[in-house]
Amino acid sequence: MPMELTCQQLESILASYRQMELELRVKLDALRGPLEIKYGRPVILFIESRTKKAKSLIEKARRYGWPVNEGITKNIKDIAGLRVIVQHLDDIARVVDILKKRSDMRLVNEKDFVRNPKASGYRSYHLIIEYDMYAPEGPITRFAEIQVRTVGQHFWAVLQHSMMYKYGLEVPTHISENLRLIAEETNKADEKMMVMRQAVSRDLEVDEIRLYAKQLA
Ligand code: 0O2
Repeated sequence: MPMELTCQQLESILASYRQMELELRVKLDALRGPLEIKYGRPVILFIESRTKKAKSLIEKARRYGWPVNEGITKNIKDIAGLRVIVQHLDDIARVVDILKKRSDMRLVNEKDFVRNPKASGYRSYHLIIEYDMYAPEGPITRFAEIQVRTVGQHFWAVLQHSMMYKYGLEVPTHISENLRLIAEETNKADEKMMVMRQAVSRDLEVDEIRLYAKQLA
């Protein structure tokens, strides 16, 4: 069995993920301008990114019963994670399509938690990609997770995550059930906002937009 990584080896692995995080962040951020020109409105609102800290990497490996050796980079594919926050539900597919077509990243796996939300109510589109880059030692390939979600889904995920953190694993049922219901309400609001945008962008008369709004209420 391969040897457990020393702290120094782990830090050097994490440094390569930080390099990838920065490169991907620039590439995703660079899409904002062209998309805004193409659709006449901001499609991508902002990008978030993080590379897991050594402590949380080790905790995740232990949770799954994986040894902290060189295999860790094959088992844990979200060591570097990026989030693309978009305006509307239909923008998710726009961004996902663009990412899947790129030749500088290869799709390894995708999870559609928008159509198939998690039991918690969580919605987002997850892509695991493989990315080639040049480390000081030479060319290397790494995995990264890219989450694409609406600003509404992001609002829910951020607040839910901070409440879950407070409760740890012992979340009272009434809290988790309420959070799931709020996720449903958030999704309805996302759908209404998308329909309103479609109505507005078709240059409807103000009366017609009012009618739309009334139908959705
Ligand atoms: P962080 O700090 O946000 O990155 P696993 O990676 O093993 O935990 P799995 O099934 O392999 O789970 O990966 P999955 O489900 O594709 O994605 C896990 C990530 O999705 C989490 O990463 C969160 O970012 C997000 N996520 C999944 N479910 C929920 C949820 O119920 N609420 C919120 N707020 N986020 C969720 P991390 O590493 O757990 O956290």
